[in-house]
Amino acid sequence: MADLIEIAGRFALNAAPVEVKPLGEGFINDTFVVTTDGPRRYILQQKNKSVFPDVPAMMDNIAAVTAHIKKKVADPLRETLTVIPAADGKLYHQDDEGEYWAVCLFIEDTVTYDVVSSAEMARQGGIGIGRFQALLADFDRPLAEVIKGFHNIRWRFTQWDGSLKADKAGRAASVAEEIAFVEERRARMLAFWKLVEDGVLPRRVTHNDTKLSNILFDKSSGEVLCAIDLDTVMSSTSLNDVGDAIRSYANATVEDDPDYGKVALRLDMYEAYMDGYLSERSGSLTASEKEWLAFAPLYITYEQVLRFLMDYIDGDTYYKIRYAGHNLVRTRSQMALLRSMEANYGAMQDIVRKLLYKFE
Ligand code: GN1
Ligand code: MG
Repeated sequence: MADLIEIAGRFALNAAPVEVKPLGEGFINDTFVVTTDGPRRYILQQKNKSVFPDVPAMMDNIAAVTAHIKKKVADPLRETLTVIPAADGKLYHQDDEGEYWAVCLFIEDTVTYDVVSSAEMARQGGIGIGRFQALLADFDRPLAEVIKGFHNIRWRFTQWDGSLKADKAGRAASVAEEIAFVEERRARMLAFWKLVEDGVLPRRVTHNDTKLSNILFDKSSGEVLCAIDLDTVMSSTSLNDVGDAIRSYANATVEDDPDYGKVALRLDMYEAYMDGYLSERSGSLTASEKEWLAFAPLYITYEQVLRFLMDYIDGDTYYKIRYAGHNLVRTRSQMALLRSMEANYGAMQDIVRKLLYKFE
């Protein structure tokens, strides 16, 4: 294990690091909290270089986007991440083993959640992503594509077809039912992505990983503070940010609950989230975006089924797993969620229509 205090000391902290402790359970990066002998704490992350092939470009994206947001908000140190450069001025430190590290300020008096506990929390989450997109609506620098074809289902099918063919872990035959579930929906999902390819749905600056646990809430007021985990900020359809959020905000349970009977789309939480989001964004969305808004959660949940299942078939090489078969449990749990969304799609469309009318 790398000497974490030594690594933290490579960054331009305003006091000496004294303790480094693990934080949370990201699926991708390793995250730590750094305590110093001054008042400030910091977040230290080892960025996963097999997931992010160009960490310096990713850090450039994050620095540019947060600098843009800081110019517009009342409290720039709390309302977005603050990237702390290394002492040599770079936005990251590369250690002797070639691993990439990055630091940002720890935002105090905040809290994150995995499952929503009230409609107001869901509404606040919607406001958070709506505001994030609004703050970046006039951001006009090109952003690096940090992960190729991240929410592009056509590219995901290219990977998927390759994984099935290679069947590296010899697991494909054992998940025939799950594979069939993916295949049955292939054409419908490609048709949605084609709208992005054809420019019917515009590309905007998007967060691309908007699950509930990536949003900071203010501890005392309970109000949304900002979106964190900006690793995947890129240009895509803004609908995907809503879709990915609904996957967690409106799920009655966690995304990898092995008790599939507990998984369900909660329409009350869906409505609350959409109310918050549209209160910020309804005036800026195009007619096509409005038309397809209710479909986005189905698209992103489907993509997540495909990605979890593909990782299971590949032999668990992308997502960190806590136990054997974790990726298959994730797959089945998200399949249950997608089925529930499909059953509720008409109701979701009605809610969007009602809210668009409300904010007209
Ligand atoms: C990953 O980094 P984290 O844990 O917030 C993943 C998302 C998935 C999510 C599933 C870069 O998010 O796309 O939706 O897990 N991020 C990347 O929980 O692949
Ligand atoms: Mg992430």
